[in-house]
Amino acid sequence: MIYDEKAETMSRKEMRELQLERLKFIVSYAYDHVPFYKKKYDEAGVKPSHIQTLKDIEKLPFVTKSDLRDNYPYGLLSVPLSEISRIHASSGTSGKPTVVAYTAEDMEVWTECMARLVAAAGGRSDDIVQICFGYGLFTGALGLHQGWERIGAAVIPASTGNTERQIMLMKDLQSTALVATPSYALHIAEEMERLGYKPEDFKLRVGMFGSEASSDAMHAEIARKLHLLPTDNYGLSELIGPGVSGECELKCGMHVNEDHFYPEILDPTTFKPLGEGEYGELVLTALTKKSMPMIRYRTKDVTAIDYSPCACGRTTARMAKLKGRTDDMLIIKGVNVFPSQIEGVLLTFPEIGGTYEIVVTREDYKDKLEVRVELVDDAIVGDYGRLEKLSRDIKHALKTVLQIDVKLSIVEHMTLKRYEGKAKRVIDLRQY
Ligand code: DLL
Repeated sequence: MIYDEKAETMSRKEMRELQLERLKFIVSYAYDHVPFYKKKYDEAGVKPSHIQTLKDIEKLPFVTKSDLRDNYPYGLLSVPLSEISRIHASSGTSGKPTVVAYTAEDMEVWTECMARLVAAAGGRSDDIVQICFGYGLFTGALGLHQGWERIGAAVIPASTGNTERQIMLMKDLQSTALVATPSYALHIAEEMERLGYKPEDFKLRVGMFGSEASSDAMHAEIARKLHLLPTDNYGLSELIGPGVSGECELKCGMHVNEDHFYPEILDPTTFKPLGEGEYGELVLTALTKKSMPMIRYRTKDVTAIDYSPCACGRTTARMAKLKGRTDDMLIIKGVNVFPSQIEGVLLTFPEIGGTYEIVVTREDYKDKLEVRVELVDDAIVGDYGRLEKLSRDIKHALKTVLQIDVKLSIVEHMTLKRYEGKAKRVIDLRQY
């Protein structure tokens, strides 16, 4: 079902006209209402009147996460605090969080964007959705919650944690949809197996996953274990939270809510625009967000965009699954490695599960990459011949994709750490 026919199926020409009109508005609005933008644009010698075409966006300087930190907590607001209806924050790894705020109008846009993605993922008003994202300052839980509620589904705000209880609720309350990070979904599936359940014991049919990178292979694994159709969903707090883009049931890229978010793909070193289908850094502009305008925000996420219409009927641009973040990209012996490439290789081996760790060390000035993987069960634990062959085959497959030698450690099932939120896959022990 297409939730908003007008917004999701307009012609490219109509979309570009709408985007230009909104871009002109938001740039002048930000310039007039947020001293940060006025100063930034004055210093760059650019005025709102210089925006006459969509390409003119390239004249505007970028906004980065450090701009949000430097203006903590309310320095980027365009409205008085009395007009704010919601405040969220993203958990920084250190120091102060990044605070984001929404007016009532922004909340409405957010909810509508989410409702579109819920419908695209196959969500319906008769669904019972268990939301296993952490409720709190994180935008994931409430964002999805609002979208599912808007389409009329019954929402279970289960939050994260106590996986056995989650499974009991899922069974007893007959949840038909699951919202979680892909790593937590996989963990739920493993716990179900451990407790002796079969996928048929549950009524799950739709899965909306996101907030961290996951390969197609990981989705296939989750689909197989939970008997649901998994979709990938992307967003970030600075722009709105979840709701920027998400896959439809055909799973061929994440449809961007382009009437609200204008995407650019740039070369991360030269900042020159890249062509359709080329991978680069995603830079996003919130075309309608009033409380805290976000114009040309450098996401550091690496993806590519396809503008061709989708067979589902939507004409909105589709973002490829994220390769990772520019700051997650490991440079090992001069070779660029994204954790998602490693995940893609590992999951082609049925003996190996979706939980893994990547450890990078430096010895004698040389980078070393270790990949720790887990067996899916105990079937081959004592069979050294098979373990050795498996190890050789995985190393060979990793070398073919990454072009570097990898140390591989195969550990027993349920040895590596599990996560309820975003998983931490990379442990970088190099001293810089
Ligand atoms: O993770 C918003 C969200 C919640 C999206 C729930 C989807 C579902 P932040 O905590 O601000 O917001 O983290 C944003 O997470 O810049 C990406 O690096 C990463 N990320 C989000 N979605 C995906 C995805 C939420 N589908 C940061 N694939 C982003 C890969 C993702 N990475």
